Amino acid sequence: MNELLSPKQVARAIDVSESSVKRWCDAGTIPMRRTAGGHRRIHVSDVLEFLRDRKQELVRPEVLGLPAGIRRARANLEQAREIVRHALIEGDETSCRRAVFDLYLAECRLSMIFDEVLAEAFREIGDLWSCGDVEVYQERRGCEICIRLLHEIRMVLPGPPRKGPMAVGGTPEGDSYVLPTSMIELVLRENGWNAVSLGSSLPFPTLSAAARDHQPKLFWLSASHLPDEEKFLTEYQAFSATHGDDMAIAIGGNALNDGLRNAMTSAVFCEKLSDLENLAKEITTDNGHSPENGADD
Ligand code: B12
Repeated sequence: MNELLSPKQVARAIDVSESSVKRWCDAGTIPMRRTAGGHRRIHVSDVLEFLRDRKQELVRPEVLGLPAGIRRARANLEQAREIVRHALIEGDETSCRRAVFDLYLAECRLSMIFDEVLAEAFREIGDLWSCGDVEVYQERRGCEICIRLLHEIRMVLPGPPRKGPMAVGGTPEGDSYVLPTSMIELVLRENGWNAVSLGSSLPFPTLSAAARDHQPKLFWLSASHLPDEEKFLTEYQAFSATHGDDMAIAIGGNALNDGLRNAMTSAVFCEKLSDLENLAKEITTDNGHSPENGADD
C-alpha cells in the first residue's frame, strides 16, 4: 500500500490531469503535506475521502495499492456478503478485498461492513464448520485473509487524531479471537477516536494497568470464548469497581450469555459495532468533544 502519493500518481489513479490534482491541493480541496524538498504529497486516506465525498469512481485502484476493479457502483451488502463468504472459504483474497473496498468507496460505514458482511460471513462459516462442511484450515485461512484486510483498511483510514478521545480494549485471558477487537479499533478511529486495540487473551491485572496508564474515556472487552466464566466475572467485577467511574465500559461477544450480561452491571452490552458507534457518539457529545476538534495535527 502506497500511503503517501505524488499528484502524478493520484492523477493516474483517478484519471484526471496532474495540474487538476495540484490545483485541488493548493485550494485545500485535497489535504496535502510537503516534503523537505517542497513536493506535494497526499495521504491515501485523503484520496479516498475526496472520491467518497464526490461519489467518484477510483479508475486505477492498483496505483494506490488496492485491488484492481474496485467499483463503488457495484456496492451491494447482500451480494457482498455472498461474495465474501465464498471467497473466505475458498481462500480467494482478491475477491474478498474487492467486495469490501467496493462498499468502503461507496461510503458504507465500517460498522456496517463488519457487522453485516464480515461477521455474518464468519457466522455462516462457523455453522458450516460445526457440521463438517468446511475444514478447520479453511476457517483459519479465512481469518488470516480478514486480519490482512483489516490492516489494509487501517492504512486507508486517517491516522488516529492525537487529540481525539482515547479508547483502548481487547479480549480477556483464554480468548484468542482477534477479529472483533481489531474491528472495534477501526470503527472508533473512523469516528474520530484515538483508539488502540491491545490484542487478545489479556489477564485482568494488565487490562487494569492499561486503564490506569491510558485513562481512556472508553474501554472495550470482546469475549468470544471464556474458559472459566466464574473467574471472568469475579475479576471483571473487581476491574469495573476500580475503573468504572472514570470511563465507559463496552462489552460484547458470542461468549456473553444472558447470565453474564445481567451480572456485568456497570458495562454497556453491544450486540453489534453499530451499537458501539452510537455509544461512542453519545460519549463525545456528553463530553462536548466532537471528532473535528480532535482532528489530526
Ligand atoms: C474464527 C473462529 C475461531 C478462531 C478465531 C481465530 C482468530 N485468531 O481470531 C479460533 C481458532 C481461535 C477458534 C477457536 C475455537 N472456537 Co471458534 N469460531 C470462529 C468463528 C468461525 C468466527 C469468529 C469470528 O471472529 N467472527 C468474526 C467476528 C467479527 O464476529 P463476532 O465474533 O460475531 O463479533 C461481532 C459481534 O459479536 C460484535 N462484537 C463482538 N465482540 C464485541 C465487543 C464489543 C465491545 C462490541 C461493541 C461488539 C462486539 O461485533 C462483531 C462484528 O459484528 C465462530 C463462528 C461465529 N459464529 O462467529 C466460531 C465459534 C465462535 N467457535 C466455536 C468454538 C466451539 C471454538 C472452540 C471451542 C473449538 C475447539 N474445540 O477448540 C475453540 C475455542 C477458542 C479458544 N480457546 O479461544 C463455536 C462457539 C460455540 C459456542 N456457543 O460457544 C463457534 C460459534 C462455531 C460454531 N458454530 O460452533 N474459533
